[in-house]
Amino acid sequence: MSPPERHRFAARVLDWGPPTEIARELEATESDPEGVGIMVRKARIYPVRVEEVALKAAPLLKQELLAVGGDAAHARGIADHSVASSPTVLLATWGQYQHLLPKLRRQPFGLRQVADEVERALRAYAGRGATHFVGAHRTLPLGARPSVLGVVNITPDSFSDGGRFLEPSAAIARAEVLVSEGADALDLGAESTRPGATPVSPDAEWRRLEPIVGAVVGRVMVPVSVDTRHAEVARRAVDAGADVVNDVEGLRDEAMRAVVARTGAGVIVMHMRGTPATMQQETASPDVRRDVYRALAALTDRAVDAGVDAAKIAVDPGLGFGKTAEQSLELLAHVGEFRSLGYPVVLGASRKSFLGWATGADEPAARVDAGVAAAVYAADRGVAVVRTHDVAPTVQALRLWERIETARRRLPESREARAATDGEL
Ligand code: HH2
Repeated sequence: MSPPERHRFAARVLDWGPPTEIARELEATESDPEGVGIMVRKARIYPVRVEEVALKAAPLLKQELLAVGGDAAHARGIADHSVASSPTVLLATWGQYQHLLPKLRRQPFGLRQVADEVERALRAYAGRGATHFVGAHRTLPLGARPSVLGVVNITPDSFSDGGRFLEPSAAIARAEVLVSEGADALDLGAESTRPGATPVSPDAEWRRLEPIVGAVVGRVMVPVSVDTRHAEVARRAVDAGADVVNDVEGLRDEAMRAVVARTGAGVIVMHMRGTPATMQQETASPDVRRDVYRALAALTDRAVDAGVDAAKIAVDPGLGFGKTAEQSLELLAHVGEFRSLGYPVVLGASRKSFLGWATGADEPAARVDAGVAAAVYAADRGVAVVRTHDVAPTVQALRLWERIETARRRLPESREARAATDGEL
């Protein structure tokens, strides 16, 4: 059937994702393979934000970007010298960055460091990312879909399931159920960190965990993390066989940094403002993404300086921890940005109150579907691990996502196009 006149050329915006898919779409025009290799690098703009570019540096940066065919946005006050510095958003394709970065490295006023940081962020964001999250004893392979970290709360007062698994036999049985439902790792927690929760002493926390860590490690094959803010609890848990320390205080404590470095545990560095007792009074922030990003950069740098192996670090923006519901939603919306830090990203949205705020589901147990939707969204943004109370529905949803993503990541035919998508830039 001949096409109708209005649609003679069937103009269609291509909804493409990863560079592999871009390359295959270009190949499908039967374009010259070498041309496909060149065009892949032109097919997407990577916007990169840098903070506090000095007054003298900002115009130079914009000029260099314009010279390679990109652009840069900065404060109007740069032109009339009414500001001392400005955040700047760089706009360029990967091909344009390849021309830009060597030029920037020859410029003064901090632009060499801008170039280094931009390149590092781009490679971390657009690269394939870590293939494994290595723990003290066991390793979590990071595959085509996010790994699912199943939550076992051995607490009387957790916000969604407090008291259900306080008995060791119930907690151990819960761990086994979650693994049978497809959990790729388990997170054992013995202190609630919900807003305003009563703090638990390290001794009391360990009394809850002790009968469970060894038993769970002995019964399941998957890596086990322990959700604790206390260095002594972390040390004992890793000695008892736990693989990862999940620290909601992001290794702020020097003793915790030392334990993680010494035991060789994997670590989830999570962002929280204040403590669980105070965090909801500390939510003011004009730019939550910038603040959380900078804080995680500082926390991870400090951990590496203290001897923690960078290959064993994952980061987590900490939804709900010292954030308003709007801020948690904003962090979820832009969670992919955190990949620029160069560590696998962990995200815990499961049953949290911002999901209730967004959907009207008042009870935590009524937020399962919203949590699954958040996990799928996070998968699409390149999150490596999702932490959830609801393993079975999350695994099912992510299996579908994985099938879709695998199709998008099928390699292009030609050697030239494959080379262009290598490193995923
Ligand atoms: N959320 C909670 C606890 N620990 N750890 C990480 N890395 N990320 C999170 O988002 C996160 C976390 C809160 O959930 P839950 O453990 O179910 O609640 P409670 O702290 O009340 O036990």
